[in-house]
Parts: sequence; structure tokens; C-alpha cells
Amino acid sequence: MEQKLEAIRAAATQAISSAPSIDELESIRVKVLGRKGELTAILRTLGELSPEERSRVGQKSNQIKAELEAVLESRKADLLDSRINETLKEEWLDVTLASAGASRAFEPGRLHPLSQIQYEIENIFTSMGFTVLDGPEVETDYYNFEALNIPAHHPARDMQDTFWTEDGNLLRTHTSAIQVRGMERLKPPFRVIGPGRVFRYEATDASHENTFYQVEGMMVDRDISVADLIYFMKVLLKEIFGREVAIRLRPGYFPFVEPGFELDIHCLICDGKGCSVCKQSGWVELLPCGLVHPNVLRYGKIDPDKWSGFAFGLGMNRLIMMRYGINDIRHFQSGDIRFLRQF
Ligand code: FA5
Repeated sequence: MEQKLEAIRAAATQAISSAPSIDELESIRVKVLGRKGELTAILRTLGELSPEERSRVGQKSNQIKAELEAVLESRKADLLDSRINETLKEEWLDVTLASAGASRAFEPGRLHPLSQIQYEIENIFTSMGFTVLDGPEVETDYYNFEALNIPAHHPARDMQDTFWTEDGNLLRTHTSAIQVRGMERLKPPFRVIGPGRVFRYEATDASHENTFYQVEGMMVDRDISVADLIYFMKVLLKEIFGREVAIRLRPGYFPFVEPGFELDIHCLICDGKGCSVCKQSGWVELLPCGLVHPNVLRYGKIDPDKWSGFAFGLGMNRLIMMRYGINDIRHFQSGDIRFLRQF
């Protein structure tokens, strides 16, 4: 009997230590120590032995059982360890890699330069009490022309070549349409700006696009004069260019302002000495503006005898071009990531 026990011990120890998996280990355990296992079978026969033999064989069986259980546990721990190591090898993740730059390149998106300048302009004007308005890109003739003192067949319509829709509407040619909608909604005094995309049926070149961005500005109050207009334009330009910029006003014709001006700034590329951007004049035309025409106020249900106002229409693309020395307006819509990454 004792020899049989020794044989079970030797065979089981050998099988356990070479078991390739936890499943295999479990079947060895069942085969040897399970309810119908080899060692259990011997323990069951103890009753048939003499008291002396029973005590010896019993002790030895229990000792072997404890030993085998310990060997089983230790083998199981080894197998678990190697299983974890295998998994780690397969699913290995070095959490420091991203910061080391070795992970898949991740580049966050950024705002288009036109959005950046728009938000900048909005911040400048809202800090001076202006409200930001919006308006539709597909407009009616009324808001884009008629209410701006440009009736049908007026020659000024030719100043802005227009995309018409089949149902007689149009793609707004300027953000001035937003000021008309603003007057309808607001009671004077008020100060508003209206940034947005505008469209013109034009051939493109280095300084002309068929789709570009403007910001409209309008202030209506008592006794507004050209001095107010100049003050706000100077603040805007100082904030945008980070320094005092010399400006001049030239007469300019727009049916919705009287008097109307073209505001020029001292060329920042050559500091007024003359270059290709300012066409050797030392001045660059930046934004048209003027005092709101009484007819336009009337269209907006505002009494021109009591109220007056100024308005301006800034071309955002050209402003950015001036600020960064960009020589072709077509870059903005080119989708060229190398251009956009610079901002
Ligand atoms: C207007 O659009 C007027 N609504 C501006 C205005 C508002 C005048 C309020 C008075 C009072 P103009 O067509 O000049 O005006 O355009 C204004 C600005 O838009 C220009 O100074 C220029 O910066 C820009 N712009 C005009 N046409 C183009 C174009 N094809 N491509 C790029 N920018 C343009």
C-alpha cells in the first residue's frame, strides 16, 4: 500500500510540474485528489486495514495529499504568471509614448484665420458696447439693395455683381443687409456689428474673391458725426495692428451713406515709403464708411430728424492680408493646409 502511495506521489508530482496549462492541472487534481481520485480511493480503504497499518497509511496519505496540494498551488501560480506575461506581451501599452512623440501623430485642429480675426473684431467691439448680429446669406432684393437706398435699375447695383437665385432672391453681396435687419429689430440708440460671408459674381485675382468676408458696423444715436466714426475706426485699427495707425478719409460713393468715405491706412508693409502693396502711394484702401443716409434710417423706421448714425463695411480677408503681408487672397479658400498651419 505504501509503495502504491509513493508511486502516486511520484507520478502526480511529475505530471503537475510539467502540466502545460491550468486546465490540465485541474484534470490532474481531479484524477488524484478528486472524489473518485487515486489517493481518495486509498483513503477509502483505510477501514479495511489493521489499526497499526491504518494509522501509518492514513498519515502518509494525508501527508502526500498536503504535499500534492502545495505543488498544485505553486504550479498554478507559475502558470498564471506566465499567462499574465503573455497577455502583457500581446497587449503591451507604454503610456509614456504619446509624450515621447512616438505615438500616432495627433494634430489638434485650429481656427481658420478668418474665424480668428472675426472673433478678435467681435471682442474689440463688444467691449465698446456693440452687439453682434447675424443675417441670412441668401437675401431678398429688399434687404440687400432697396432698403439701402439702391432701388431697381439704380446704376449703383452694378458696383456689386450679383448671384441671383432662380426665385428672384440673391446671395448677399455685402453685410450691409445685416444693418437693415438690425434697424428693424432695435430701437435707437444702438451699436451693432454684423460679420459674415458675402458673394460677388466676379472673376478672381490676387485681391478679388467671389466669396469673401466682411464685418458691417453701425451706430445710431443722437448727433453722431464723422468724429465718432473716426474714433471707433482708430480704436479698431490700433487693436488689430497693435499700434497707432495713421488713417485718412477720401470721399467715396455708396448710396446708403452721406457723406461716404474710403478709409485708407498708412501702408504698414513699407511704412508709407511706397511698395507694390500700396502701389507706391504709401496708403492702402481698407474700409468704406460714412454717415447713414436719412433714407436708410427711414427704411429702418428711424426718424432721421432725431437720430443719426455711422456705418462701415470692413473686408476681413484684406485686413488679414495687410496684417500678415499675404499677397494672394485666394489662399483663404484654397484648403491648403500649409497656408492654414501658419495661423
Ligand atoms: C461695400 O460692400 C459696402 N457695403 C461697405 C459699406 C458699408 C460702405 C457701410 C459704407 C457703409 P465695397 O464693395 O467697397 O463696399 O466692399 C467693402 C470691402 O469689402 C472692400 O473694402 C474690400 O475690403 C472688400 N471687398 C470688396 N470686394 C471684394 C472682393 N471681390 N474680394 C475681396 N474683398 C472684397
